[in-house]
Amino acid sequence: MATTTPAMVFQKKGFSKKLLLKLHEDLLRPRMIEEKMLILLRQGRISKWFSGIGQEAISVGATNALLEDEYIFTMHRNLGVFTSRRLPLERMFAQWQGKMSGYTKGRDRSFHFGAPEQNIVGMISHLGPQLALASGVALANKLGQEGRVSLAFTGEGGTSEGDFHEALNTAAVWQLPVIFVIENNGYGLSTPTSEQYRCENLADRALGYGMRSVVIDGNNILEVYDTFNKLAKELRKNPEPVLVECRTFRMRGHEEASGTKYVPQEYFDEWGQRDPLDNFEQFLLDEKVLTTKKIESLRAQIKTEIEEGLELAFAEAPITADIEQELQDVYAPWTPTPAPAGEERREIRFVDAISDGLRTGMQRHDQLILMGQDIADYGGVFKITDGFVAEFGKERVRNTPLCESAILGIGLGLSIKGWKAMVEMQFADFVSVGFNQIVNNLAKIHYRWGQTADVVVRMPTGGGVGAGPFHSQANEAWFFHVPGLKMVYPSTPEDAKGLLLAALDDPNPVLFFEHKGLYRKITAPVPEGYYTTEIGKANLVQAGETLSIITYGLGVHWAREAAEELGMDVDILDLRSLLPLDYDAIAATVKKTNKALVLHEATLLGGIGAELSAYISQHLFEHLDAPVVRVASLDTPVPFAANLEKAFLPQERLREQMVILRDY
Ligand SMILES: Cc1ncc(C[n+]2csc(CCOP(=O)(O)OP(=O)(O)O)c2C)c(N)n1
Repeated sequence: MATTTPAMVFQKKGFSKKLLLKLHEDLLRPRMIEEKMLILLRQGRISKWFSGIGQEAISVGATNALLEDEYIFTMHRNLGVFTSRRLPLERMFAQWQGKMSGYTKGRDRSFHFGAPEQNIVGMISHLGPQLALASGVALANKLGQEGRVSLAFTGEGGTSEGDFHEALNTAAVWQLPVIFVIENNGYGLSTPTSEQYRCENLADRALGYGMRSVVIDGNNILEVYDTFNKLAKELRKNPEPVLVECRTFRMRGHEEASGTKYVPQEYFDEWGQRDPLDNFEQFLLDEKVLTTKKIESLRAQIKTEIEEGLELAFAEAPITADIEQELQDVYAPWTPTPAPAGEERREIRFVDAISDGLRTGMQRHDQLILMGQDIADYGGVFKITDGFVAEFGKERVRNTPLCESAILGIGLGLSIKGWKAMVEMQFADFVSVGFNQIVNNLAKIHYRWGQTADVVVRMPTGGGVGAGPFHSQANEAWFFHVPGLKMVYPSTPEDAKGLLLAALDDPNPVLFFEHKGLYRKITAPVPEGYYTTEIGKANLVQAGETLSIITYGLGVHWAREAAEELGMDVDILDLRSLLPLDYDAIAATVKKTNKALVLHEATLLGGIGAELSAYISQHLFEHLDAPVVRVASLDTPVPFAANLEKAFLPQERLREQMVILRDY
């Protein structure tokens, strides 16, 4: 339970009359909108409502203290941010009704939207991931020397998430100008603060991150405004993060349907006395800044605004689904200009080709930032960024704390500000701790409200190196099922460089799988300078008649070896891209050989092979002379001992299945 403070005292402190009146109007507008929403909810005219009644002073005070071009990252009780920045009411109402003129074309609900024109970025349901995005915008502000802060809200419940820790820690280590605001409103759904955290003040956690913090009365609009105004001014000059804990109370249920039975009545009585709007209004009346008549006319004006906005929103027809449009908006539009390779080539290893691609990408994109563990002076565990600091500097080649989720979120934050990011997973296995940012934030943000996620995630992947269950996984199938991502998986040095450069150009989130087993094993002539390998285009690496092996990554090399060993004349199709898939190339090879074998290193069940097999069976059935065969790793974790790993990997089974399919 948040502790209460004595009766509210306003310090007039030379606030201009204009500002006092603006703060009052900005407090009144969200209150009146909410009161209307509660009526509409009872009438069954809207479906859900998360109330911020009683907490408005935090949103309103903080927003007014910021400059209009400073980004604010909102949660579900921050209507006051949106109204203070004067979003058109009819668009917000249309958003809540799932109408076309809302902020997400009916694709997301409530406050889950961004308003790019007003520099507001709304939450995703998972709460915590939002915080790192603010750190990302703050990083862009710092690198661009913009003298601007960003601000992110969280509830006290959200502070228990790992994302809170990661975002604050990284912001502190990198001294980013971001204000993290905790709205401590006593309950997270039905969970009181005593069951949420053990410390006295959440703000005290800042000490552990090496940050400044402050606890304030979140119901006192002047205290809120004054605090944020002062902090924002300081941070614009001297970048650093701060944590502000605002004490307040949630005066209604978590959302309207969930009730408040679990909250003792005395809390409502006590905090009801401390209402931010009533108290401030009384203060302004006492100070003769405002009159009851002025309040009445302001109320009438806002009432008309609300009614007019609602009328427009209700009059708008319900959305009709245009499936083509729905599919099209999953990705940011992107038509790359073809960039063929030049004549000049150099014989290099797979690992050097990646390094070369990354270096060329850095030279090409001034605003490309590399982030990853140990990638700076140390050069990365695989030495791919060796020497990069000397060439591009530490600002652009950034060592990160062990915070995968925050770093991916920071990548998205950079993208919001028009920068590009490459995030290196030290091993692809570790992406599991950044999974949420990839599948829920990066992947969905363009479809939801048109924001690009210009982030490439490099994934040193795969087994055969005796590294056991947590340094060997081929985990592409985890992401294959997620609309909004692109996935590439080169098998040759030339494609590794070309696909990496294409991925860095592309404004969409691209997962770049690079097989560790190929790093130092294969060498090939790689074109010098900038060129791209088109994403979404497979490559027939070997032509034959007996059957088609459709594969990618290390599978391409296994297929070549097996075909040679068996003396079998096969088509080998290297997919190169897994998202999007090159269905034309798949169809062409199947139509030619009439027998398809899908091969991958990842485990069998629910793998990419299952999808390819289903596709071929359904769409190319009449061209098949045999069932589609899948060859993959065993459905076990990747084992450590060499003999176990050999049995796990599909190389031996590949030979057997090729013979069976040939003789079918
Ligand atoms: C990762 C995750 N777990 C659970 C939920 C369900 N949930 C939504 S809001 C909420 C409580 C949040 O409390 P707090 O952060 O204090 O914000 P408040 O609602 O009090 O403003 C919960 C448990 C969720 N949205 N995301």
